Formats: sequence, C-alpha cells, structure tokens
Amino acid sequence: MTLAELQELHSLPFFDLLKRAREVHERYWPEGKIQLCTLLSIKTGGCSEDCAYCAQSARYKTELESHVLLEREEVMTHARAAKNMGSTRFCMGAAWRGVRGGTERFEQVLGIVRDVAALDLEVCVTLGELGPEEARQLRDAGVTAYNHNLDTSPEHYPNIVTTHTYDDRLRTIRNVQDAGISVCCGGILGLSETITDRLRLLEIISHFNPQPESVPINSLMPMPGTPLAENPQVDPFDLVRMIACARIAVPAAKVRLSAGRTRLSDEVQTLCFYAGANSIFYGEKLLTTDNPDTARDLALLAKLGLQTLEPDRALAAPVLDPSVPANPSPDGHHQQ
Ligand code: SAM
Ligand code: DTB
Ligand code: SF4
Repeated sequence: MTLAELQELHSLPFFDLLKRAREVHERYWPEGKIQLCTLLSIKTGGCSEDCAYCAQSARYKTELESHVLLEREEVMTHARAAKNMGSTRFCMGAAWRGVRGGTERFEQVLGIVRDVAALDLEVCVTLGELGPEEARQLRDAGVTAYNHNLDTSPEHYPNIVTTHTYDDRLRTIRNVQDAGISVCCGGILGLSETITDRLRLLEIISHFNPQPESVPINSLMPMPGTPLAENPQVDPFDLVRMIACARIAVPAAKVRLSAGRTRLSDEVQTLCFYAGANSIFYGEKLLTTDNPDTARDLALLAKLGLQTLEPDRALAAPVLDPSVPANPSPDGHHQQ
C-alpha cells in the first residue's frame, strides 16, 4: 500500500476503519484463532547497540541483570513449559548486534534451535544482524521465523538508533527471506514518532516481497535509564488504529499485539482483536519486562470465545511474487 492510501485509511472515522479491517480479517482469517507465542531471552543485556528504547543496551544505566547465553538444557526447560501451557511458537531473543557463522556462540544457538524444533514447536529467533550463510544455517537447524523489526520509519530511525542503519536492518531481512525463513517484522509505538512515521513503517513492510508472515506491534515499555524512559503511554485508540491499518496492509500476516499489554485493559485488547490482532505473547515475561498472567489471558480469550491456533512447523516463507520487485527500498530504489 502507498503512504497516501494508508493515510486515507488511518484518517477514516474510527468505526469505518474498524469495519474495513474486520472485513479483511474475516476474509483472510475466517477461523479467527489467536496464536500464542512464548518469549525467552537467551542472552540478556550488555548489547553494543544504542536503541533508545532498550534496557539491554550497554550504553544506558538500567536496572537490568545481564546474563550470558543460556545453556541448552535451561532453554529446553522453558520450551517444554511453553509447549505444556499451550504455546505454539517459541521465540528466543539475544541482545546482540548480530551473529557470525563459525563462532562458538552461533554453534551453541544452532544446537538450541535443533532441540527446540524437535519439540514440534514453531521456532522463532531474534539475534540481530545476519548474513546469508548464517540465515541458511538457522533454517537448516529448524528455525521457522526470524524476528527483525524496523521499529519505525526510515526518517525517524536515526533519532532512535545510531549504531546501525535502516538499510542494515533491510539487508538482514532480505537474507532471511532468501534463505526461505518467514520474516516477523514490525515496530514500536511511543518512540515520539508521528502518525506518518507509523504509516511509513507499514508502507515499507507491505511492500516486502514476500510480505512478512507476522507483524508485531509493540507499545513502548518505558525502561528506567533509557533515553525514552519518560515517554508517555500511547493512546489506546491510536494503537487500535495501527492494528487495523496493519491488518489491511499485510492481510495474510499474523498481527501480533506485542509489548505493552500489561498497561491495556481487557476492553482495549478486545478492540485490538476485533481490529485484526491475532497473535499475542503468552507467558508472564517478555524478554526482560512483564507480560500479563497466563490466567488473565486465558480468561479473556474464553470470555470472547476465541480459540487458539495450532503450530505450523511446515511454515515456509510465503512464495515470492516475481511480478513485483524484491523489497523496494524506502527511497524507491531496489535493494540488491
Ligand atoms: N537484538 C535483537 C534486535 O535488535 O533485533 C533482538 C532483540 S530486540 C530486544 C527485539 C525487539 O524488541 C526490538 O526490535 C523492539 O521492537 C522490541 N523492544 C525492545 N525493547 C522494547 C521496549 N522497551 N518496549 C517495546 N518494545 C521493545
Ligand atoms: C517483538 O516485536 N517484541 C518482542 C519480540 N519481538 C522479541 C520483544 C518485546 C520486548 C519488550 C521489552 C523487554 O521485555 O525487554
Ligand atoms: Fe541490542 Fe536489540 Fe536492544 Fe537494540 S533492541 S540494544 S540491538 S538488544
């Protein structure tokens, strides 16, 4: 979708936007099930990057306790617990700028991925920058999806991160797609961005070829010690509008209502589901911050009569459409 189309959508009266999003949602997701994903931080803190929202950056004095890469068995304990509580996707995050093939830590991650994949869970990892060879090795080890967020517009990105570029992020996404891994790519609301920045993000994501398999929409969790610690909470109606626009712009993707649910009422979350969100992080912790209790989530899903989605280990990156260019870059040039 173009920016102009997204702007027109976003400025519709609230109910008109919801109606449009609901129509798309029902067409693409007739069963209306919700995907449950569980997160685990396998390597926490001490990151070289300066992402202004992140408690894991080594540049900021945060209250976070860092830890090195977890042992395989410890990760497996968490993965089994996630499976037992009904999660179908296990997402592992590492506070790294990126990973290189041939290093001990990459080999360790590959071992972890193989073990988790053997549990018949969808395996998602978010390890920062990846080259083509690393992406292939992750796919061979059993990774079904790779999370790499663009977070905001290319125009606002340099105000949030200076240690890597938007193009670096796009390059990793291309490498992941070329390896045949599904891409999970979304953003954060609450980074002092404009509505145009939010819609630019959706414009770029909607032009991916293939479109991402999932689009996480995070609301900033303000982390003490980071530059954005005092940012105000996002207006819940703006969050619902963003979810609705994401549903329309990337219709076949799971739109994940991600960080920030602890600050949302059941009623606002319900509006998000109505507008097209069909995935949540499930379990009491995100990477380093809190997430709602599982009992509260299950009670809400039951109240709404929403069923949960089964795992899809065969998940492949959606087939590339040869009639459209591969990931046009934000300035209109094509990526290599
Ligand atoms: N280091 C890897 C990377 O940057 O891609 C993976 C981990 S990173 C923590 C994954 C994503 O979590 C970020 O891209 C961002 O969208 C989200 N995130 C991190 N801190 C957040 C916060 N305080 N509030 C909301 N979302 C956050
Ligand atoms: C995503 O978009 N959100 C998740 C996951 N992908 C890796 C991470 C949210 C992190 C929230 C802050 C924290 O727990 O540190
Ligand atoms: Fe590091 Fe990722 Fe946090 Fe940025 S978002 S500081 S790359 S862990």
